[in-house]
Amino acid sequence: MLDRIIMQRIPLPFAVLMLFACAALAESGEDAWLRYARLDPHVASRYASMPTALVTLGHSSVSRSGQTELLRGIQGMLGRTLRIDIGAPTGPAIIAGTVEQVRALDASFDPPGNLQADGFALISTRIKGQEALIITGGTDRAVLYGAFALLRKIAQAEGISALNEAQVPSVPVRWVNQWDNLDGSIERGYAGQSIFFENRRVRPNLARAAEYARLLASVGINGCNVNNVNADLHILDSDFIAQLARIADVFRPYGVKLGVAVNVSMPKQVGRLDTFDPLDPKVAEWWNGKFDEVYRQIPDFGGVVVKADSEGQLGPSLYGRNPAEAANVIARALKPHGGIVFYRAFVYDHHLDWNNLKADRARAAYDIFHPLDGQFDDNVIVQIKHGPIDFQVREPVSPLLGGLQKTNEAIELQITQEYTGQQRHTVFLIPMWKEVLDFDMAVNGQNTPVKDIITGRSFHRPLGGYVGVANVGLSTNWLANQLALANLYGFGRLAWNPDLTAQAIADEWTKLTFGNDRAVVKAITNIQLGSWPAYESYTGPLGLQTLTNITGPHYGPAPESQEHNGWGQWIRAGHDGVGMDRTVATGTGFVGQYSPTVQKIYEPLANTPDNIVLFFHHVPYTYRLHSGKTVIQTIYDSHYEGAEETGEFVKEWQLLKGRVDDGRYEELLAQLEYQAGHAIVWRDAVDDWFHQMSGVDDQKGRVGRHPNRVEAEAMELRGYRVFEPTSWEGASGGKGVACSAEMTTCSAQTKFDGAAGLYEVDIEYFDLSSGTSKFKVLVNNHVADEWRADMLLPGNEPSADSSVRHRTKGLTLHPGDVICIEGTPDRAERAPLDYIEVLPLQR
Ligand code: GCW
Repeated sequence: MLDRIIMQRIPLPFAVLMLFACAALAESGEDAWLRYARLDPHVASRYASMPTALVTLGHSSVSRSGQTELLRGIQGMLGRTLRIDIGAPTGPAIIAGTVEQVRALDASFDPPGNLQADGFALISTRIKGQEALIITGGTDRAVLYGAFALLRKIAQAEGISALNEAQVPSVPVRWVNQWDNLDGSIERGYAGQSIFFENRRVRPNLARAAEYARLLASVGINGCNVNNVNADLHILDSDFIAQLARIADVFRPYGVKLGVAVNVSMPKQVGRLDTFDPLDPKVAEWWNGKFDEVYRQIPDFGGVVVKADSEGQLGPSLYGRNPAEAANVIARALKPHGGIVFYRAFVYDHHLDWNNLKADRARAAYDIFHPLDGQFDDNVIVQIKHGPIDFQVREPVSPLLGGLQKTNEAIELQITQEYTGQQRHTVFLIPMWKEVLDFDMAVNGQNTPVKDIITGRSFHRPLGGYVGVANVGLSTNWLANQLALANLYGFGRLAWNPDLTAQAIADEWTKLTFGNDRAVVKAITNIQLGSWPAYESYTGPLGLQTLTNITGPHYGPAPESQEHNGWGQWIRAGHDGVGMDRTVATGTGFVGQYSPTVQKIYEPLANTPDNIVLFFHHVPYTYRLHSGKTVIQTIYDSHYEGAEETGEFVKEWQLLKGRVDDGRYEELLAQLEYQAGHAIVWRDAVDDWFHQMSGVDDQKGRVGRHPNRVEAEAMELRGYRVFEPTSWEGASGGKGVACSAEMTTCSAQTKFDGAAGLYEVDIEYFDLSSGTSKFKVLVNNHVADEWRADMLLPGNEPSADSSVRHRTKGLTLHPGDVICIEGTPDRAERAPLDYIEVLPLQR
């Protein structure tokens, strides 16, 4: 009723505007970069002469997807409904069909470029004398890719009146992996439960899976392994194959092939054989039978990924066999059906001896796989993580990428941000991947950048490509951070064309996701491009790797956890120096796995770039880098700079208020504010740890000294008790306070002794998963702010993982005012506090 009254009073044009405003409010990120938001009328008018009829020549489900997409996109962006025509056009038309199909209409049709496989072309021409906008390619899937490309142009307000372009993907294999478990959880997934599985079954409703396939196809991704590489033994049980077929059914209309992860021990563990020895004929027979069964139900099944002899997974080593033998037995069973095996090179011993200075996890992949070059069948692809360790914030390129010349290779990149802030931090990874892809391995003294090796161009390999570990989940916007979706988008775009720049990808994604407002595009691109350098600076600069809690959730800072264990992510920090000596001369010899040209960069300390130096060399803290600064001062400065830069992202984002829809604005503001606070946790934990380890003071006097900070343990406490976190650097000053078990409310207070003025007060507290505590800030007994500790963070104890900053802005304080933090615990979460920091209000 009320709505009606309001509507009646508002003149119609305004009412329409309000409807649009409401639509803008509703954006959740679910449509990702396929929003097809209505273009401004003056921009839309540029497309006035575009044909209004659509002729789709193909009849497959993929062709139908292309047609639906064009209708939907044009309707959304231009408000026009295309007319569907059949057969030869009788007037201007958009014609979508393979080259062969278009030629059947007009034999003289001659598209540009060499349109093999997934390559497509967009051409403005005439067919049978009629004006035509042709979307064509070698296959129906290529035509679908062309449709998406055309829509992408319109969304970015690009001209389409005189098109004559062809695009061919750089590689045939452009896959994603999901690490989904059958119970619905996702290993290293940070965006909710699986879109494929729940309760050990394929979900009855696969609508999200179908939407995912659409997103993937829109950037040219053509395959998806749906389950965790730590593979469930039952993924290919007969009754499960029928369920997997339902996923294949929703992938098929988008040209996305289904794949699964298998465990090499299946023939024995679920197949009831007495062995899984890959050279035993019974085992070969078992795999043959299994894939016959799979292809009967899923005729276009793509293939499998294998993780073996790694992190507790069984493997061929049990029988003295090697990865090539394990891969080939499966590959031969797939071969008659056209399937492929991705065999992961992520094989290493996680019980290395820390005391052995020659032990080196980085060596493992090359040591194991290089001797097998030439022994893998043609439908095997060795899937190689981009660095020799494990998706760290910076690693050198894996030497194995240059170490196989007679083997198909795929590079594995991680879209899910396991070691890069788990999507609670914004980290745009494209610039990092670009550095890897452009790195020249100089194999045989030739120019052999990684991107050319994986295309197969360098060594004339028939297969090869990209695998991105995506781990999207049921979270409305797929990755739980609106900006993180740029990594999935960029992965697909780079796999298609690795020569695209990071800037171009960021611009393009932003326009599609947030619209063409220049200020918005500039600010978001700026944040994205600055985010990886900032993250590297406040986590692990100089090639130290991420310095995160590697025996725990891989999230917050915990430099100590790198050392003294078998995982081999060592930084070998002592009192005199830091870094791992991987040289041939005095170290582990890892450098020797590169070509002579690359060895010349990393073997001599003097040649090694600063940003990776500690990955290769152990040096004194006082060693002067190329920059002229000492190692230790660089560590200190870099952490301060990274944290500060992250604070700038918040300010930059705030300038967009009113320019992006309120829903996404507020969501991202909260994310960036959290990140800026957590960057300070990182800064302090790592700098304090190195300060203690090195005994060298910060020349700028910041480390260990925080003049505006009052530690909770130094406040006047009621009911709160002091505790020490498991890792001392996990709390400022090595201590925090937690409300005693018998108390229902606790407080910590301090007297303000600064000058009268306007301030902001940062309250650093710990948010555990075991409860939802409440906090209040009181000034002279008046409540100034209150909030709930309801974030979902890893870990269940107060630590750098769970440390969160709450900022209370605009407090007027006078000398002598009493600032009190009141904590109301909830169950096991005892409203833990770390410190408060009182800062002059930043305007
Ligand atoms: O990065 C590590 C992860 C594991 C993962 C493994 C892998 C699927 O911590 O969770 O297991 O890599 O890539 O196999």
